[in-house]
Amino acid sequence: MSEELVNQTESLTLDKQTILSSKESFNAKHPLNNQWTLWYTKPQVDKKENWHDLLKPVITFSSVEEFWGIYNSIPQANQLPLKSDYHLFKNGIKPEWEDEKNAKGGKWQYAFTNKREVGSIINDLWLRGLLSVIGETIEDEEEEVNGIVLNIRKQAIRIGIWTKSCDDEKLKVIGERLKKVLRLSDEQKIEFMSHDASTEKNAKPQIVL
Ligand code: MGP
Repeated sequence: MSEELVNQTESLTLDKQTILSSKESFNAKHPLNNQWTLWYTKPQVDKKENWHDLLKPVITFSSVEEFWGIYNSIPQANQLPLKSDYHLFKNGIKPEWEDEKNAKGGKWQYAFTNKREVGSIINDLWLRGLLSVIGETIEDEEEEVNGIVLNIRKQAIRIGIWTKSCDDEKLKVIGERLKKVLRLSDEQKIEFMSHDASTEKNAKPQIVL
């Protein structure tokens, strides 16, 4: 992603000019291209709780103002407990392999394994990820990205972008942009794996960037 695209993503803030200068539409909301739903997976405390019991939708929004209102009132990435997840998905798509919009796709993922190092930057990186998804700068006009996921684990904090398909060409563009959004160096590799493959043991990523 070019620096320009990064700036576009970062400028997805409230348009204060509307409030200050418009007599009529000072309360205008700035719509996003899509409606988005934030989901949360709470950590399992009892082995009887399965994946579906632990995953719940939190809130749906469709404007920049609503996004910031929600973002500012939920725990930051570095405040989440171990084994929890945030998922932000286009409204109507469940953050599960089984959802028909995810079933033929997969995810680009990076695992930040140095927890001490990532602790101080994860909030910023997760916010950049969220903005790139809702602002749709993570892709061109492909509608390939279904959502973004944050996993808090003992070994690593992971950020993943879930896609609709496993189309090599489209994926590479998204992968390259994700590396920029997460401020990764050339040596820090992200991996793409289809959901089909990820349910197999010792599966290898299909693409590494
Ligand atoms: P995970 O949280 O994606 O991986 O999946 P992690 O953190 O490496 O897990 P762990 O095995 O190291 O703890 C953890 C488990 O959650 C999976 O093995 C599945 O049982 C369940 N799970 C995760 N996802 C994304 C799904 C899903 O989309 N559908 C269903 N049915 N179960 C899922």
